[in-house]
Amino acid sequence: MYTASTAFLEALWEAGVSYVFANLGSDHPPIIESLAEAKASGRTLPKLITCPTEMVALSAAQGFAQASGRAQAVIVHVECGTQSLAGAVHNAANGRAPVLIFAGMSPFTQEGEMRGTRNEYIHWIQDIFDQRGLVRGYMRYENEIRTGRNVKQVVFRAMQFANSDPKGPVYLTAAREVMEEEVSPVTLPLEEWKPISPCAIPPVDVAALVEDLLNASYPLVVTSYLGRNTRAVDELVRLCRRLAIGVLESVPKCVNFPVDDPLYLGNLWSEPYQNAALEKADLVLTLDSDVPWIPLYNKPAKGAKVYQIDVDPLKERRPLWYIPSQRAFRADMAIALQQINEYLSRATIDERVVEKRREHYNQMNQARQAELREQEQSSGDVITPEYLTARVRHHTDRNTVFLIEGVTNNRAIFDHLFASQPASVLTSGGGSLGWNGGAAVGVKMALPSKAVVCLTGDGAYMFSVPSSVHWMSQRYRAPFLQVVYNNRGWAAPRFATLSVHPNGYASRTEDIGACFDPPPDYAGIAAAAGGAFAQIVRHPSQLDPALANAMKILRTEQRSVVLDVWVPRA
Ligand SMILES: Cc1ncc(C[n+]2csc(CCOP(=O)(O)OP(=O)(O)O)c2C)c(N)n1
Ligand SMILES: [Mg+2]
Repeated sequence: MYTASTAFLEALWEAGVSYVFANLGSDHPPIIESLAEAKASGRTLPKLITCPTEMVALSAAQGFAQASGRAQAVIVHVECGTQSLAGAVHNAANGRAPVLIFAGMSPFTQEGEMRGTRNEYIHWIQDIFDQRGLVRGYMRYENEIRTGRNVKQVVFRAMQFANSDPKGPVYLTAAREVMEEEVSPVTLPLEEWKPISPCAIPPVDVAALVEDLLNASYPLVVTSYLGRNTRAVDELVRLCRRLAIGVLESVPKCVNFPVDDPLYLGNLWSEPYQNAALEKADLVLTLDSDVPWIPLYNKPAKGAKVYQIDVDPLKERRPLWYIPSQRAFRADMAIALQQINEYLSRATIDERVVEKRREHYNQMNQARQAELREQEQSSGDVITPEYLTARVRHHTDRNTVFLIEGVTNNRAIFDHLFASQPASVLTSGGGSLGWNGGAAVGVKMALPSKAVVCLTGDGAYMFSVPSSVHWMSQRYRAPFLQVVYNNRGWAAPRFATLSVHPNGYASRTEDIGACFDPPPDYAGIAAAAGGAFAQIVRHPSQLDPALANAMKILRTEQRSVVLDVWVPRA
């Protein structure tokens, strides 16, 4: 028997999908039947990974794609399963992570007209007018599979969107009758369905840009996610070192530039003050950044030239978005920087200008380094986020991938982790908390030889549905370490309130409704759900032994570890 479902799963396999992260329902009998038939007949199809929660399924698929560059699939149950994907939809979209999501639809016949017709009460309840509308605003592409005869074409087209810049999630639906349809197998030449080729800067504009770079006094790069394209990092290093251009990160999403380079100037979040390097710059290159600065507090000096190069320069899905810029280019950063470097290799460079810049940026870099060293010293009986991160750094090696969801501690984490290796840091790419747990499972599945370490807020840990995550971690042998920065609650809403009402009533209120004190036994949840090794760490003297033991367990046992580390209260 060869049905539309078999063709669908075969198309996924042919398009490079190894895993289907699934949360099943009454819309999936044809798919379950196809998978069982494939097992019996020796047909190769993607492996089904059981996900107790949809949000975790999509986060795992996102993590897998982030770690490997390969889009995987997620299968969920009609409109309710789609809604349960929750904020993971926002994260995959904002993180520009390729993933194919499939949801069934209620059967469209009710009297036995076709196989798959309605036969359960729920089929009347789950029929809604615009199921795809639930996620339309986030998808690169969405469509309904209407017949088994062209399932492969629709899947390949969806994957083409998911994998073409700007990448992102795609959503397909199909009713049960359609997925039950018996069809003839179709073979499509996959090489005719490749992602579209990446963009470059028009050659004439490269010349003008390089001229401006040579003539500027203090050119500066601001970037957030250039390093997702790991080849772009080497090109950026080449350019910046040749011309002594400083590099500032704004809400970094990954490793964009080696943080131990003397031209590295740190990272911006929402601090309410002007950054000195940005203020002094007379030419700013914003390269792959969604929010290069917060203009209320912090922006380039008046008259500074701004060039924007981005995989998605228009930010096409944002109603309000603009940064005034001289020129803006849609381009792949590795290609764009390669073009600039190539042009530069034939240009005449005034070395005195370059030396002056280098001195300027080296001084800023050294001042920052001294400050960071000071911050990460142990301070008596408390474990500060800075100290904790420095100890994590000490206990991990180059074979580690860090997943960071530290919220108000993100700055401390990025500053003190000192990660310089491209692709060694991943983030959700969005702002819907709870990505790190599911993503860790996906990352470990994609990169089994790596140590996977999550640095998470206590709130973000709970948002990630640790009961589902740790069951999956054990079931699919995808162990990782989660370090919980436990400040007994949500610091972010307090910070947000104080930034708008610095002297209001709330500023004098102890508990604004964002406090978990006493907190749940975070590590114990993971132990109960998936046999994780669980430990609470409250005193600095416990920290080094706990981290050493955690890394040993990761190396020697197929077992996750959760360290619930108490940092000062939010
Ligand atoms: C799904 C989701 N719900 C709510 C929020 C709003 N929110 C932003 S930060 C935050 C608190 C996070 O707490 P935690 O992880 O402990 O970090 P902390 O603020 O303590 O540093 C909340 C609730 C969000 N970003 N995402
Ligand atoms: Mg917290």
